[in-house]
Amino acid sequence: MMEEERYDAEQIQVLEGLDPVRKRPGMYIGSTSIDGLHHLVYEIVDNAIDEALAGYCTEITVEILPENIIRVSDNGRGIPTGIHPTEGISAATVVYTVLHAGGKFGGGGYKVSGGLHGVGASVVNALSEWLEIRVRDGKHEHFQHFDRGEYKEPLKIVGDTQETGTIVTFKADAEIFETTQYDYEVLLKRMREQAFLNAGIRIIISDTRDENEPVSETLHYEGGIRQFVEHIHAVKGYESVGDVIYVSGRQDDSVAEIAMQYNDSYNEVILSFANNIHTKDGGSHETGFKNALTKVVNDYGRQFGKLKENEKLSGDDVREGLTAIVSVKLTECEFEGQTKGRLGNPQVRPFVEKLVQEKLMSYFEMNPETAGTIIDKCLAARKAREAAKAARDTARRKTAMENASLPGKLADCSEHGVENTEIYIVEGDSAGGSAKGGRDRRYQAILPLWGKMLNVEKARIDKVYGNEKLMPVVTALGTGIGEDFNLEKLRYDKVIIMADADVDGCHIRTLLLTFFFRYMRPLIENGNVYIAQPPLYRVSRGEKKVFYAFSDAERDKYIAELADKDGNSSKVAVQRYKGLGEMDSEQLWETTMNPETRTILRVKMEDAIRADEIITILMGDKVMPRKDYIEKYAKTVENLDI
Ligand code: 28F
Repeated sequence: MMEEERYDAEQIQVLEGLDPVRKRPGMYIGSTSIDGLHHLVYEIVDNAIDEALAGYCTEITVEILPENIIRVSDNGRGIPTGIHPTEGISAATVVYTVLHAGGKFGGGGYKVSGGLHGVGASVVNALSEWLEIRVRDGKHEHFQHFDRGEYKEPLKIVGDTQETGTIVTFKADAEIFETTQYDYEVLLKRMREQAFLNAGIRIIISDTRDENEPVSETLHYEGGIRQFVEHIHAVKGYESVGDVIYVSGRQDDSVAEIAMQYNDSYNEVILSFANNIHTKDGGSHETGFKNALTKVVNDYGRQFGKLKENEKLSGDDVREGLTAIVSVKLTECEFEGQTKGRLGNPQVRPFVEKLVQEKLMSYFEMNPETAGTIIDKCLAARKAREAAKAARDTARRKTAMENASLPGKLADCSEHGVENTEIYIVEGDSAGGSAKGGRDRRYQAILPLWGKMLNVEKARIDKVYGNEKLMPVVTALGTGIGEDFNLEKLRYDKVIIMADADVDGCHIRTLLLTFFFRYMRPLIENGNVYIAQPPLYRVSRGEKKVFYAFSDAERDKYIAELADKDGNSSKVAVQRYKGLGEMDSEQLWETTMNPETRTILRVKMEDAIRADEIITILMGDKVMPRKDYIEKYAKTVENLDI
């Protein structure tokens, strides 16, 4: 009796402990969207990674099981099962039932990795319909079951074992999350990133939800972030220039490591991480790296007569065509900014700066060939930048003189400066013709695209000014590009890309998105860019009964609807639209352009980032040798097909 009462008291305390999490889940995991759902997995995996970083775990398994149940296992020491001195319950139970349990152990030092909020296991438990832990300590297997964070029975021994480790199985609570359907590709990407950032750890991820098509991948990189750089180049189809350069160092309790390599593109890719968390807005570690890189390249160039006294390479010059990973691990990270995407910790900048300065300089001195290649590349970048500036100045002057005469092919709308004006950017003259015929000319403008598209991937901004396909877009939108971009000058409320629903259409869409992403980014951030959704089929019976279908399933639904009662569908006509050009003006208006009946998709930053990522895959030419990679990643191309 006494014993029961004691447990009851604790139950109440535990309940109070997790209540706020279920009340305001967003506070703890960011959101209850699919991102929040994935966050649950990251939290548990982070704990296993901590155990690996502590030196006790070599392998982590992440399984997506049928019904979207997640199981994460590690071969570490197992969460301690002893009775916690002040809580009076097992340490493992405390970890899973007390908010911010880490603090209870008085050791801020233990946790190195961590999710967005670093809140841990108890939050996952609170937001799971049910969760089970199995701890193996080399002697026994301990087990405990929770329902929405609550338990009826304490951690119990359920068997003997020689093994050690922790296994956590959970099912996200459908009452909390908008969706409980995990995206394998997203989890895979994150696990791969973690495997790169923590060299040597083996992460095995599997998805057995579809019993006919189980998938699994083993992620294990002894080369760590060096292989991360190589992976990025392989995925993007870049040719490497020079070797991967790797530097690392430690100061007090902080460690930093950097891997970098140049490539034949003009793109700068710097991914920085603090305690395995991606810092998308950079911060002190990234600044330290950039400062040091600029200084070393300039110093080396001057020292070896590659740069004249008055010549100086800018940060942009030395980072053109560079891929770099900057990873620091600190006892405590301060994340700043609105989305907490920037590392604060001021002392990290001089630490990384000094480290990179010293080690990169000695690398250059010991590898003069690579150093020479890099300097030459940076000099070429500088020259191109000067050419770009000249082109921009000319364009500016021209704009001022001609008062930006609009492109000849543009069929502009009559109303201006009003909300709800739209410009349709249409590939192909015939589709452009239909669109012009079908539009509401008061507020809809049509710009047909023609001519040769610029390979945005391999071109610098000066080439945009001379490109016959992109310049009309730039002039029609009125905003300018790059440094000159001004959102206030945008001439339309909506910029709608209208392309065929086939591979070529996907290609042009991706190219335009990449172009907007790189040279008119605020346009996407501000939500002005849309994708038109033309139908794939016209299903009709006679003249009167006409349906437009946007998917095969919808087509079949309409066929069934229009068929005779006995199911005979021979009188139903199905026309497949191979392109926009096959629709007449009226059909195009009705299905794709009429705001009352159409569907248009607003492009989100993620879509544009993804377009940017896959652009080289679509560009073809030199990617052929990387067929394996492409086949694997080409899937994302379909995903973009929104
Ligand atoms: C499937 C998820 O969560 N693995 C974990 C350990 C090991 C220890 C530990 C975890 C709270 C704050 C100490 C064991 N022996 N996988 C996991 N493995 N937590 S979580 O301790 C947590 C305590 O500090 C562990 C000795 N020390 C630590």
